[in-house]
Amino acid sequence: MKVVTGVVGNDIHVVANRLIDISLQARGFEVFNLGVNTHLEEFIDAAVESDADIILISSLNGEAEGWCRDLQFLRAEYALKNVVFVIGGNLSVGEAKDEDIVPKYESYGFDLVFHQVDLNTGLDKLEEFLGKRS
Ligand code: B12
Repeated sequence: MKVVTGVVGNDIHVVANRLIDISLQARGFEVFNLGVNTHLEEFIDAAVESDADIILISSLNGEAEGWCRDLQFLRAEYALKNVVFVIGGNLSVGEAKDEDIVPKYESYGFDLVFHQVDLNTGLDKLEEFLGKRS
């Protein structure tokens, strides 16, 4: 399966991005890593071009809250209904509770939301989700 990944917005925290790339490859995914400082539209373009199955976005400085609001419109416009949208990292600027953050990102159009969740736990849940879909 093909995954487009990267860090959204003007976020330069790169360490998690490298780990995500390595971990996804170790689990057998084909990875298209857009790196840090990536705009939402670039994820969409890359997914269309590579015919990706999954878009996995990171946010570490919390900017995603602002950058991902238009996801549902882009998702509809580009007919990406079958692409699984995943986001994780620090999903707010400052402190926020899971029960506030998760529904907010789901309303943006994400299928799976991992606020301050360990990477391997999140990837296990992604594989579980993919297993149930097929
Ligand atoms: C190193 C660091 C920096 C370095 C980055 C160097 C680089 N090129 O990467 C520098 C000094 C440049 C930096 C800058 C800034 N930083 Co900084 N930084 C950190 C720090 C200390 C470590 C980040 C790191 O690499 N961790 C190691 C990796 C492996 O862990 P991780 O990033 O947490 O990722 C894990 C999980 O989040 C998860 N994960 C991540 N993505 C995803 C996705 C999915 C799907 C899943 C399941 C899991 C997942 O998996 C990873 C592995 O377990 C953290 C504090 C901390 N202790 O975490 C702050 C931190 C991330 N930074 C922060 C901030 C605010 C900034 C600045 C805005 C500071 C400033 N005022 O200038 C700038 C931002 C600049 C920008 N444009 O983005 C805040 C963000 C707070 C928030 N979200 O509310 C933090 C949390 C510090 C804090 N407690 O305030 N930073």
